[in-house]
Amino acid sequence: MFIDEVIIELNAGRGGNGCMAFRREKYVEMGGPFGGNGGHGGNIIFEADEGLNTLIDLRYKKIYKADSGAHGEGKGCNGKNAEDLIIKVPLGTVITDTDTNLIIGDLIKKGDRVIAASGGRGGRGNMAFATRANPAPAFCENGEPGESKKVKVELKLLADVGLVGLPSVGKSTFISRVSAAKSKIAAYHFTTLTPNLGVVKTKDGRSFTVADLPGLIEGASLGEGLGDKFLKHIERTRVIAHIIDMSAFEGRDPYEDYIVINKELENFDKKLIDKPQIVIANKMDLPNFKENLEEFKKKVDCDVFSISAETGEGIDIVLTKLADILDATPKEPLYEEEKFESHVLYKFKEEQPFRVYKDGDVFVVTGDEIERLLKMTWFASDEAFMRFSRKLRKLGIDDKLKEMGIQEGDIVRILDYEFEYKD
Ligand SMILES: Nc1nc2c(ncn2[C@@H]2O[C@H](COP(=O)(O)OP(=O)(O)OP(=O)(O)O)[C@@H](O)[C@H]2O)c(=O)[nH]1
Ligand SMILES: [Mg+2]
Repeated sequence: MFIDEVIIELNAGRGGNGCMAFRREKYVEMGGPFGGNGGHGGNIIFEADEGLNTLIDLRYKKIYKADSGAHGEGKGCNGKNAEDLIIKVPLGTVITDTDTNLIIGDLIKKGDRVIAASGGRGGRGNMAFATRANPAPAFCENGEPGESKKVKVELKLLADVGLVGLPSVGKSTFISRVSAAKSKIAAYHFTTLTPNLGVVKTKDGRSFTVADLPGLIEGASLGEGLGDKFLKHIERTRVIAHIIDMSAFEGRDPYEDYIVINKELENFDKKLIDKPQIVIANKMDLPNFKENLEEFKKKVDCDVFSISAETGEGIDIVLTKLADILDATPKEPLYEEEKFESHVLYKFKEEQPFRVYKDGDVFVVTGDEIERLLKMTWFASDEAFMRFSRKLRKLGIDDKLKEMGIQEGDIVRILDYEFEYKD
């Protein structure tokens, strides 16, 4: 089965907690802090793998979780970093954050990798907090939670040439003749239900890839027939080979067919109609071909290549022409840089640092930074609590609370943690 789009949830690993410990040695009266740091949580990474050609492996598993880092230990031992979770996908896979609609990665070459969800930092052990002013800190940090997000994983086949046309015009017969691809051929409509890739070699030794696509009909962009869901696979192709049944075997008008298909391409995406297109008149071995071709040529102002996919006549000329156009058409990235997450300035992505509002008598504080800080604070220690309070002041949350009229003893809530306010 061919699956080219899935939505999955990623939960990267949490960082390990830091450790609170003190040195205990014989003959040493007061040992110093000796707690190690937690290990890094596992990242979730997508990797392009040549051996795959569908996203079917991602179909049934909806949630991916990477391991947490190990906790730090006494004697200054740092916890181990967790292993990254690697998800293998076919070449041509695009990964998009469903919240922001920004692209995390477009994996094109074998071995391309992208970190889609980062594991959390390990919490620091008390050893890491020792300063001259506080040589024996009695607190440590919890590990940072890993990133969580939903992503759309989409395959957009990598092919140089995309074959388009109405059903039964001979697209699959063509690809089967020019490559080793085994596309099903039959006299009924919609024989081909999923895209197929083939590698073509021209007589003069050039090579390119061709994608055979399911047939399009009028209204495909509105969901008629198999709809236009396969057209995304020609977004990456550099040249469109438009095949027309010039024998009008089924009683259609070839010129009308030509207009219908181009309209569907344009409806799907204007960029498709701007791609170089070659028009291939197929079934020249059948009667009526000649008259129809004459008529057709009068109405269009492009080159038309006559072939018979069945007998092979005219095919070498078409392949040479395709190779020439490909040589003259630069490979362009599918997406502009601005669509990628990494090109968006961080501050635009980050939400407001914090927000304070009242829920009845309770003062509620929200915000990325403060929430992360809370999750990393080890509240069993007074020192850690003090440190957290200092951060509240530093971030300006304290001032905001005062401005809103907080009184000593009022309740402040952050996530599911509540504490009494003290000035
Ligand atoms: N006589 C003749 N018949 C052809 C030629 N090319 C294809 N056919 C026949 O046309 C019919 C449809 O061919 P396919 O290659 O399956 O057509 P398709 O465009 O892939 O069709 P869908 O997958 O349904 O969109 C089959 O019966 C083929 O044998 C040709 O050049 N000459
Ligand atoms: Mg077909």
